Amino acid sequence: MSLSTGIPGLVLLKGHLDSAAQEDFLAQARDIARAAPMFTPVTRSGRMRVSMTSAGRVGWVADKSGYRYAEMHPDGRPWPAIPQLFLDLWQAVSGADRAPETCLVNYYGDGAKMGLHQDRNEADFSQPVVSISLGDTAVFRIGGTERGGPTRAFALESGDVMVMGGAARLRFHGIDRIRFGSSRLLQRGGRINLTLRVVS
Ligand code: MD3
Ligand code: FE
Repeated sequence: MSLSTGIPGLVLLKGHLDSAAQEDFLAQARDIARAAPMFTPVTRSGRMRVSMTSAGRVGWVADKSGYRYAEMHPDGRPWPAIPQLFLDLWQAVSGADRAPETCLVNYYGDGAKMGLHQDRNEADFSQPVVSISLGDTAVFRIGGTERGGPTRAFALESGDVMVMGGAARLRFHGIDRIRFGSSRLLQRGGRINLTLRVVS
């Protein structure tokens, strides 16, 4: 089901993945985390509440010197490949003419949140970002392209897929909170978000 969010360029594919597909995506995310262990970056503002890892040619890393894409995991090894299942989803929903170069895997445990931010570390803002939600429901918040403007919030549930393109690509967005225990996909609770992006 494709829902218009009222925000140009932001498409919410509500319930795009059925429970069997969610299990398949989860198994692939676990394989990524086995090859490239999850970590919680320590930035200038402290240790992040969200743990993360990546697949692809590059992965997202953060430390006290800032945020960037890097060719190696902090352990010095290259990132695993993006699973074909994820590439197929990108092909089906993104409308992009390029393949994604990275998949960020974010894990939100009880109490984790992500402050409002813009995604500006990619070279080509005409390329969309595709996000896949697995596990507990998140309260997602999105504003405008300037900090401090009006914002709206809506729920992202397990199996929802969101495509952020065009005018939506540079909007501020974040995760207010997780409704911990709202899904049974992850046995120990929490939420996994997968974001696929073109970086260069
Ligand atoms: C809207 N992650 O990793 S995904 C991020 O649920 C990030 O983990 C959140 O924001 C999460 O950078 C939200 C949805 C998302 C991703 C990128 C966007 C929404 C976006 C870029 C522009 C506008
Ligand atoms: Fe983001």
